[in-house]
Amino acid sequence: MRRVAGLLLALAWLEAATARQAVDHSAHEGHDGMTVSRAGVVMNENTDVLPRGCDAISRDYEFEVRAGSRYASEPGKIFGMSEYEWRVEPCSRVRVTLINEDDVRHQWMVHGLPKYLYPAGMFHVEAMGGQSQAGTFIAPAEHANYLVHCDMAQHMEKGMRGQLVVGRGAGGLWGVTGVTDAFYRAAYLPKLLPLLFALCGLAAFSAGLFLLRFRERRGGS
Ligand SMILES: [Cu+2]
Repeated sequence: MRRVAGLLLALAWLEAATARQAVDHSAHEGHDGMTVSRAGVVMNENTDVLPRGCDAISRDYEFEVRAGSRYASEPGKIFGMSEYEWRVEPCSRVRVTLINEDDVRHQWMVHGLPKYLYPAGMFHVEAMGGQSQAGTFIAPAEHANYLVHCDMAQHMEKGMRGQLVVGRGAGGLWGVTGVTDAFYRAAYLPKLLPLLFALCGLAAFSAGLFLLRFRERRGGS
């Protein structure tokens, strides 16, 4: 009898512990910069710490981004977002609400942010299927382009690739859906390559013409 009572007590304790863990997990603000809720996940949220070079929050932005297969806009794409480019001022505070209209998870993830403030240089909002999730970060002081994508397997390749342009931006990104060329342009190739080809062609033609006239003149004398 005593053994059964002990077993029951142990089971009750185990159940209580599991329930406590489940409650903790339903809205968990972690020291590792991750907030988990039933609707989704926010990583490296930052509402008040200024990046280096910022004296104050310059401006507040609120973006609503819808994600889902109905936004796939180009041939060969499966997923999409309602926008692919977001322009903000340096040192501005940006709140992104990701509204997921699909059944699968989607993310709005920025890369290349300063690592002293955002671990791995990353900020992300993830919304479970049919849910919406909001998160906030503060843009750096530098003028730059940052890759924004969904990190679920193949979602970026299949359309979920955008860019955050801070200030004037710098270093254009390729393959931003509906914004930039869909192929990689090697950085070592000069930007004015077509012009260079045209000039070389013109120079070759002129040299040929000159040689022809030179030969004609020699033949005539
Ligand atoms: Cu996705």
